Parts: sequence; C-alpha cells; structure tokens
Amino acid sequence: MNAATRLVEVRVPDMGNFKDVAVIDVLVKPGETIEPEAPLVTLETEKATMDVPSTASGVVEKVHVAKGGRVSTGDLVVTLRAEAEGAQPAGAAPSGGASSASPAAPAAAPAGQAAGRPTAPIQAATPPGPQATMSSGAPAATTEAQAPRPSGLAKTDGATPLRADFPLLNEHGFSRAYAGPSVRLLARELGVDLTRVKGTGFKGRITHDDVKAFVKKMLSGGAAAPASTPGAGGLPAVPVVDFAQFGPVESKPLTRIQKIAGPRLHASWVNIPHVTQFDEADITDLEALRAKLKQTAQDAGIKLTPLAFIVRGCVKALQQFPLFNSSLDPSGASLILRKYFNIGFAADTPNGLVVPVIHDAVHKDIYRTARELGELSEKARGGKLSPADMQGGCFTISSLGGIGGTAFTPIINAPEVAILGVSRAAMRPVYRDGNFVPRLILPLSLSYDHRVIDGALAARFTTFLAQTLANSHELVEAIP
Ligand code: CAO
Repeated sequence: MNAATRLVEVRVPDMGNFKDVAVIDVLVKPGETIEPEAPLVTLETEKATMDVPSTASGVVEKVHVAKGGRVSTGDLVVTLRAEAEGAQPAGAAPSGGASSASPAAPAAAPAGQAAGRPTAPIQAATPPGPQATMSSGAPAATTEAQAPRPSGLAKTDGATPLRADFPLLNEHGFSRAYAGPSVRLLARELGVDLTRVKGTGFKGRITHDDVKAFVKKMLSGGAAAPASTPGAGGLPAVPVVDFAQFGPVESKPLTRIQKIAGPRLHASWVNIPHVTQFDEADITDLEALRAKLKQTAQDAGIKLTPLAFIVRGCVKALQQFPLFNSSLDPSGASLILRKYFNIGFAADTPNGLVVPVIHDAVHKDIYRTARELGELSEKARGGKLSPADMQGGCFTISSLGGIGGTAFTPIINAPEVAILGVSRAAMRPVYRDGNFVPRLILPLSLSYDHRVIDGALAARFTTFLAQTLANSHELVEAIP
C-alpha cells in the first residue's frame, strides 16, 4: 500500500434487531472517489429503506456486497483507499492488518468504534411525508433531512436539520415512489418529481442515475423542465451578471431549508394560477377581549396573540366553505375534500421559513390553540420540529402581523388551494352613522388557486372571516 494512503473499512452500522437485510442497491463502484456520508448501498427491511453512508472520503478499493445480497450489522460493505495524512474522519474504521500506515482510531472515539467495528449510525429513513417551509407564504422544507447527503451535492451549513417536507410536485406520488432516502433527497434538491422518473434499479427501483438522467433529458428539451431549473422548460432565463465588476461582493450559501424551499416555491408559483383577495377585519372588540384574557392565559404559561383567534376564525371559515379545504387530485379531474382541519402557519426561523401544523384544530379551543402555536414556534426556531409536526396541513396562515406591513401576496402551500396572509392591525378612522370612529383594522390577503376557487367565493370567504373575527365572543366558546 502506498505510504500516503491507508485502507478504511466501512461496515454496516448497528441496525437494532434487523438481520439479513436485503441489499437493494449498490451505489458505488471500484475506482470512484467519494466523500464522507456518500451513500454506499441501500438496504431494505420490511419497514424502511436506509442508506449506509461512507465514514470517510477516498477512492473505492473494493465493494464487498452485491445487489440482491443480504447483510447484518458489522458486515463489511466497502474498502476505501483514503489519504493517510490528517486526522482520521470520525467514525472511520481503519482496516485491520492491511493498514499498517493507518493512524490509530481517534482517542475520543467511543467504545465500540474500534477498528473493524461499525461506527456510523444508520438513521432509518422511512419515505418522507409532506411538510413545509415558506417564503412569502409558500411551502418549504422536507423530512428527507435525516438522509445522508449524496456525494456531489453541495454541503450546507448543517445548522438546521433538513426535515422539511413539503407538498410541492406530486407529493402523494413522491412519497410512494420506489426510491431510497438519498435518491429522494437528490430528487428534492433538484426539484424532480419522482413519479415521472422510470426506475432501472432492482425491481424497478429509482436510482441516482435515473434521477440524473431525467434531469439531463429535461435540460436537453426532452420534457418539461423541473420547476427549479431557471430558464428551462420554456421559461425565459434571467440574465447572468458578474456583479463583482461593479463593486465588492460576497457569496453566501443558501441554508438547507432554503435549498428545499426554493424549488417548492417555484413549483407553486409556476403551477398554480394565483389570485389574491384583499380584505379587512374590524378586530377592535377582539383586541379588547384578548386584553381581558391575556393575563389568565399568561398565568397558565400561554401567550395569547391574535393569531390564535385567526386560526379559530379560519377553521370556522373552512367549515363554511369546504372548497378551501380541498386539493386537486393529481389527475386534475377531481377534487379531494378533506373532512379534517389541520392549520399550518409560517414560522420565521434563522434558517428559513417552516410551516408547522396545528392538527385537528377544530377540536382545540383558543387557549389550546395558542399554547400549540407557542410550542411549535419555539420548536421551529430551535430546528426541533419533527416531520409529523409539519405534515398533513389543509390550509396555511402566514402572519406578518407581529412585524408590520399592510398587505402582501402569499404563495400557496401546494397542494393546498389557499393561504391567508395577515398583516399588522392598525387604528383607522371608520365612517359609521355619520361619524368617523377609531377602529382597529386587521388587513387580510387571501391567495387562492383559481382552478379550484372563483373570485366570488374568495370574496365570500374573506367577508365571512372578517365577520367571524369581528364577533370575537364566538371564537372563545368552549369546545365540547
Ligand atoms: N397585528 C398587530 N399586532 C400583532 C399581530 C397583528 N396582526 N399579530 C401579532 N401581533 C403582536 C402580538 O400580539 C405580539 O404582541 P404582544 O406581545 O404585545 O401581544 C407581537 O405582535 C409579536 O407576536 P409574535 O410574532 O411573537 O406571535 P404570533 O403568534 O403573532 O406569531 C409566528 C407567531 C410564529 C407566526 C411568528 O413569530 C412568525 O414567525 N412570523 C413570521 C411568519 C412569516 O415570516 N411569514 C412570512 C411568510 S411569507 O408569506
């Protein structure tokens, strides 16, 4: 062995009780250069598919498993030839006797990570469900977060775990596509709808190469371009400018959430004919009521903001106008009307917008709603939302009321069909019975999918919502 290199063995990490797990895809070949965390093989149990990630960078010397084979914890997957210089990457297990040039395992490595023992934990990556982030009120991130980063994709700051899952393309079909977690992650990052990709892997499984081939085909005009491809698919390209020629510049990588949210936002924007209906609600009485209840709520550890009332109001409006709680069937031939009421809300976090969901909001009173709003917002800001926290939304609220502004045009969180934008309430003179009286007015901006909702219905919806918010006592009724 070359003095400047060492051999690194990558083995199957601890898989709990699973034994003799099927190898359904081998993702690397001898001679290939790979990065740490690059997926090497995909395994499938009865419950989940998972990738075995590389624990080091280097050139694949030998692949010890084959597609269709079976493995258990500790089995050798790949031998890598890695650079001998520098610290050994955490979790890399040096090859027993073959690697006399290898440095010893780091002293800090936990027991059980000695040479030849599996080190990198596998995170069971079940197919992700939809979930959301938003920008200007649109969807965002994904549950794919837990999947290892495929080699060749840009590294992100890693500050926020990638967990966004968002309804964007054909999310229903996407979650059912026959593909491993790293392939799903790649598809999401490239904005590829997996339902449109033909799998050439074992039993028709979609591989990395299938996703890449699909993108190539689209770029060469073989199909409609992915939503994330600027200038492709018939869309005019924006000019490419060398900004540095005009003055100093700095390049700042997008966060992981932003990378996932971008294609989703774009997909919503280009696929859905948006119309925004503006309206105003007189929340003078609501604010007086909130001021009365605020201390009681605070004593119970709850921050009672106008948003909790707005969530309750939206639930009532969705009950009254069921079309707003629907989604277009992927075939485009029918509507799916939901009989449950899960309300998403855009939360601003240091790494981008995410959309946690208040589940079963119809059965939660104002205090419980406020409590969940607070808890979910806290989790969102700490990057601690679970996939379940962001799944199953029916309708989204994007509130900028705590910040400012008078109106905006939120992007629909597809495949939902409407989103409510809320701006800052302000005292305005309102003409009543021959006089101007000061009233607290809340601006509402409802964007809707015009394929599903007509303008008249949208105006009825906001009118109803405004009246419901004005009659605030109905919003604080106890829920049986
Ligand atoms: N008008 C006037 N004041 C408002 C208001 C409104 N519409 N909405 C909230 N406020 C007030 C609150 O009452 C609170 O004041 P007090 O402490 O005196 O009661 C203050 O503004 C801050 O509220 P908040 O923002 O902490 O709480 P919230 O429940 O209103 O919002 C959350 C929670 C998570 C939605 C918010 O923190 C957030 O992240 N907002 C940004 C969402 C976003 O970026 N959307 C843009 C996506 S683009 O469509």
